[in-house]
Amino acid sequence: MHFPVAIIGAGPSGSLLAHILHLRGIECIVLEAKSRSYVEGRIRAGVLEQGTVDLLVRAGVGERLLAERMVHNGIIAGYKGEQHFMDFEDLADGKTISVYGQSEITKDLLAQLEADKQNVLYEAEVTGVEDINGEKVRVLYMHEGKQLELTADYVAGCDGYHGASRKAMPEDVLQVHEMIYPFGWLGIMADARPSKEVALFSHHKNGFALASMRSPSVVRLYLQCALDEDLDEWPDDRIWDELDLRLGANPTWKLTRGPVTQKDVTPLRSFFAEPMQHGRLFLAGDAAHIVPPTGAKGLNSAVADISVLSAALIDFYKKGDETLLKQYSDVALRRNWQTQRFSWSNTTMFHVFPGSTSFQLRMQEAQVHQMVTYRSAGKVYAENHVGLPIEYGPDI
Ligand code: RFL
Ligand code: PHB
Repeated sequence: MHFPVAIIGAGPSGSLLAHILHLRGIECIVLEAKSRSYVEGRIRAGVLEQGTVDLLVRAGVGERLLAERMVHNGIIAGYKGEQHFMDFEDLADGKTISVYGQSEITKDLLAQLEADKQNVLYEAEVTGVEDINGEKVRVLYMHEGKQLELTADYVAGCDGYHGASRKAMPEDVLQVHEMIYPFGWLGIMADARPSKEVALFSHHKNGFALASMRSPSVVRLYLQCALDEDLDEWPDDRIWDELDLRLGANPTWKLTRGPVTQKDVTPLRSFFAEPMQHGRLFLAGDAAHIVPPTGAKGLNSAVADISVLSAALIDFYKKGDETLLKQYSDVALRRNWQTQRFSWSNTTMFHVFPGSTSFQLRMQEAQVHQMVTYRSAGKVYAENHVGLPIEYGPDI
């Protein structure tokens, strides 16, 4: 079996790429290690940049998103027990962010791939990608207990951090940059009304806290915690009390509580593998870069990569022009390093590092103060939060 493009992974990046290629009549196959229901059920991101929404709408998979999303015109930054609204519409030229679960985007995309009868093989785990510098790339995979193989002109590695594609990059080509933070996030999902109209990010001496949401009746809340935090030590009431404390509850405002439906601990890391292309293999999304969730950038960066990669593949297959394919890595790296910078700076501004001194805490407070007080600082933050421009996108 030979395909123009083989896509590894049916997460948001892989399924969006497959759909955009289909819109321009370019055949591809998607190999996904897990079942469809597993991929659709993965609860992760919830905040979409304007550019992400725009691309999904342009690709014709934004109908439910536009109907069900919650548009946020800013965020609230909390510090020293105070809460300050940052107006993104004003600071970032009318741009906003949207709340719509990653699981919903995945459902919309996978349903579209099915309706279009696209080649998607679930429970097909890629075990190797070979000959990336040859005429045809060989993709080895396991399906229904059998070791199988297909070939492709190009392979898009959209298989996340733990996938097989990055491992196929030659060791002497790939450079890896990493920072592991000495803390994690204890996250809960609860059936409760959001207590603020937009997300509240709070600095507190006990650690960072974030109040976000998924819908008018579902909230997503996070507490900075230890990497080895024992969830058994965190009964629901203790979590709510600590959230109230860190988020700045006062006699007139506190969180609306409700049944907790999920509890998890996520480690925080920054990771970057460059270049994002070698030979006929292109990496996109979490396969190439991981950001700490403080900037809500992971899914959005994956979509931005696909914007640039799909444009390049379309140019090649429709015009025979390889220029954009050759510059994919450089273009994607430029934006992704800025996104890494924002996610890192947001993380270091809001989280308390083990052994932090009172001086360091005061410096963090001064940083948040500067961001909410000085228009120039607020603008830089807001422009990054709503999403930096994507250099180009597919002609669809
Ligand atoms: P994914 O979603 O990991 O999908 C990769 C797919 O590849 C499959 N796979 C393989 N398939 C075949 N063969 C193999 N060998 C394979 N190995 C893996 C996997 O089964 C999977 O289906 O990567 P993708 O598409 O690049 O998408 C990236 C996003 O999922 C990720 O960046 C975000 O979820 C990060 N993230 C957030 N991003 C945002 O933009 N906004 C947010 O608000 C946000 N919040 C978050 C987040 C991530 C979180 N966690 C759990 C890490 C909040 C959290 C808590
Ligand atoms: C979320 O709603 O899950 C969320 C919101 C903002 C972030 C990270 C996660 O920065």
